[in-house]
Amino acid sequence: TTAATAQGLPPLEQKDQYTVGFAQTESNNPWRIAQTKSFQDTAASCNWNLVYTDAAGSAAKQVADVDSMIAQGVDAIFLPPREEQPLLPAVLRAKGAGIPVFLVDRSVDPNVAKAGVDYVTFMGSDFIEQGRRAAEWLIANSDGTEVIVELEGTTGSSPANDRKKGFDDAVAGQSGMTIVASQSGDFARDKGRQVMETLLQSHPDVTVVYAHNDEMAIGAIQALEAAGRKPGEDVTLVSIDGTRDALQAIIDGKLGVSVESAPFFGPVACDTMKAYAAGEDVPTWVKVEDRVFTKDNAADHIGEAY
Ligand code: GZL
Repeated sequence: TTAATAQGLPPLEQKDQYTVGFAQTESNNPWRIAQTKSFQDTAASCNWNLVYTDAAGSAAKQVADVDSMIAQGVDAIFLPPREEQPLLPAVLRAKGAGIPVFLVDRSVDPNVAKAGVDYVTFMGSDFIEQGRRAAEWLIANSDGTEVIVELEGTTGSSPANDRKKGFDDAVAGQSGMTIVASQSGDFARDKGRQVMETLLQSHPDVTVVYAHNDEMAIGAIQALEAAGRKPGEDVTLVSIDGTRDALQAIIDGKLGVSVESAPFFGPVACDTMKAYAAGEDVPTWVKVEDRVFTKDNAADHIGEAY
């Protein structure tokens, strides 16, 4: 289906320079920093007057940031909702103020707000598919018996919800594989390390760590090595994002796989906004395609990684 002003979406008039808001969730890891840089680089090439805010990990502050952009009367807002629920009212307030919202990389509760009706579109990866692909690699590289610990992303965020669903559903079909613990490390390296230290105490028999992002996987590697374990030998790690440090960990034999989750949203944001302003059909999901990085191709891609 396509987004159209006919369905009550705020229009975007054609003009040379747009004032565009980008309300970032936080800058707690390389992925978020790469996403921000992509928007800032695109502001120049897309002729945006970019209004940038950083919610420092607080959904409440991200709501306030969106409200300030509404009050400022920006032409459009690009928003990665930190968590699916708390950002909903702000998205609807922007619509009510006649400001089109484009969701990037994360989404709001699909049961409450609809792409093409409450916001223009969702631009991002298929997180369920990412979780499933991580599980597929594990199943293909396992003897079938695994004790799995899961490090979840930010609680209430769409990537954490969906990466959990994709992986857990795929593993549920494997009788020898058991997820014995699943806890949030908030997509952050040091939190991931701390959570892994704790889970190692209660599950010393762990054989697999599934991390919803590379930063937590790297934190888990630190915790495992501090406990005398050998990541990549006596514990298999599977992860998502495709950061430089993750590709290096794959090359070093410590991380098995990283399913890509590309952070470079600037160009697709520019193109999508221009298409919408021109009255073209904009899909309600602008899907980002992701690759899978393993020891077979990590060295080929580390040069372009962030
Ligand atoms: C995914 C994005 C996630 C990354 C994490 O689109 O929302 O947030 O996977 C980041 O690294 O913190």
